[in-house]
Amino acid sequence: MFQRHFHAQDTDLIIASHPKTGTTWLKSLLFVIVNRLKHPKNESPLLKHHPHELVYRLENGVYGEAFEYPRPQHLKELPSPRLFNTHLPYNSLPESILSSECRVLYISRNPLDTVVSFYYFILDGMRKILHEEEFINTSLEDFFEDFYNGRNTNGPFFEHVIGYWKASLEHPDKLLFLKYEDLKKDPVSQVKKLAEFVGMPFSPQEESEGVIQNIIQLCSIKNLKELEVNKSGVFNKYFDKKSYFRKGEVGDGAHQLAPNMVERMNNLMQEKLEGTGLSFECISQS
Ligand code: PAP
Repeated sequence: MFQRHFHAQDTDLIIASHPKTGTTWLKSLLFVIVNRLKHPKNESPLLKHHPHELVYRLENGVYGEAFEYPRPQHLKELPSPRLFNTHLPYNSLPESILSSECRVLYISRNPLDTVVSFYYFILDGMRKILHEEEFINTSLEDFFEDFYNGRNTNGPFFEHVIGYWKASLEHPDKLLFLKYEDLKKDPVSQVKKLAEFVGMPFSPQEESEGVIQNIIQLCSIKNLKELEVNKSGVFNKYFDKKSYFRKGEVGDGAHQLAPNMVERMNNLMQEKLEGTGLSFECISQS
């Protein structure tokens, strides 16, 4: 339905990502950056709504069955710029996203942290969707093997990342490629880059007033995790709000996985990314 019926508008901003690579964080940042002139700092809708209630997931949300608003027929009435996200691989995007002038922001993350984050989300978050008796308690080892072999929702991890990476090189004005690790390391320059990409750069006055630092603080996992709205309840009928905020660290994957798993994944990463110009730091346990 999403592929066939979605009509992108030139002003749309679409976050694309493989699951568990920083979507929720980027949703928070993008929403606050784009709407910063509409709301005083202490009245940001992010204080009252989960980030996934502010930037709508297209394929499972808007075009899914459980989502209440917006339904596909409401898309035209949303204020511009409309903010959405998708986990579809680049080559599966609806044609109108590619042919319109809308912009795509892709967030990537190293595979070790991604697979571990995904595993815990499935374990904690999905248990509530499925009835307890249907829930198959997959081990981290089994989940890792599937992920490593490309058996994964939304397709194999590396192909997902590389698809968007190559598109960002070919169309840098259309597609911004971000890394979770860069956002952690240097949030100020990444947030500035994001604002420039969406055509809303920070003015010198905003910079001197600390607007960027306030946005970073507002969207930090520490802050979002403590908000009442994110501590309990579900959105889209099933999705446990708090399961979107776990540790939010770089390097957790390497500590949770056995050394041989870390080594295999790092080797696979080198093989897959060779010649692409893209790299993630190889994080080992030592
Ligand atoms: P999604 O694809 O289902 O939307 P996504 O938000 O991409 O999930 O990934 C969740 C991860 O981002 C979690 O990582 P972890 O399991 O390694 O902890 C979550 O903790 C992390 N995360 C969520 N919000 C933030 C944030 N504001 N800053 C940093 N990391 C965050």
